[in-house]
Amino acid sequence: MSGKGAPERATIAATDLSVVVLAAEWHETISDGLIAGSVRALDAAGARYRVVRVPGSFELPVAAKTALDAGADAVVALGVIIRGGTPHFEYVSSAATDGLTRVALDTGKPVGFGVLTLDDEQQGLDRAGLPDSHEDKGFEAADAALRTALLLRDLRA
Ligand code: DLZ
Repeated sequence: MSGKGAPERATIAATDLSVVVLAAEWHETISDGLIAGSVRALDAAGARYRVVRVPGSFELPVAAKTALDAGADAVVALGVIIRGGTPHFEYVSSAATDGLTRVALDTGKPVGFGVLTLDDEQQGLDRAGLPDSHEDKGFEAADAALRTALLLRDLRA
C-alpha cells in the first residue's frame, strides 16, 4: 500500500473523548515516532489520553479490548513488525490485524490502526513522523480513531 491518496483533513474537536494509546515495545525509534505522531493528533483535538506500552504487537488486541471495556472511547494501536527470516512475521502481523479488527467489531468502538508491517527498518523510519519521514502513521491512526468515535456517536444519535 502506498500512502498516496490520503485525504486532506481539517482539525477536529474531541475534548470529551478519552483515548488509550497502546504501543508495542519493539523497534523503539520508530515506535517512539508513532507515539509522538498520535500525541500530536490527540493534543490538536483536545482529547484526553494516556499512553501505555505493551510487550509486543501480538499483545495489542487483548490490551485494546481491556482498555475499551474499561471505558475508553477509542484506542490507538501502534506497533512495528519487521520481516525476518522465519514465518513469525506473518503470525504476529495476522494476530495483531485480525485481533484488532475483532476488538473494534466486538466492542463497537474504534481502534485506530497504527501497526506497521515492514520489510526493513527504513520503511518504518519513512513512515514514523520523524523529521526525515514522509508519512506520519501515528498521527493518522489517532486522527482516524477520533473521527470514527465522533462518527459512531453521530450514527447512534
Ligand atoms: C517475537 C516478536 C518478533 C520476532 N518480532 C516482533 C516485531 O517485529 N514486532 C513486535 O511488535 N513484536 C515482535 N515480537 C513479539 C511478539 O509480538 C510478542 O510480544 C511475543 O511473541 C510474546 O507474546
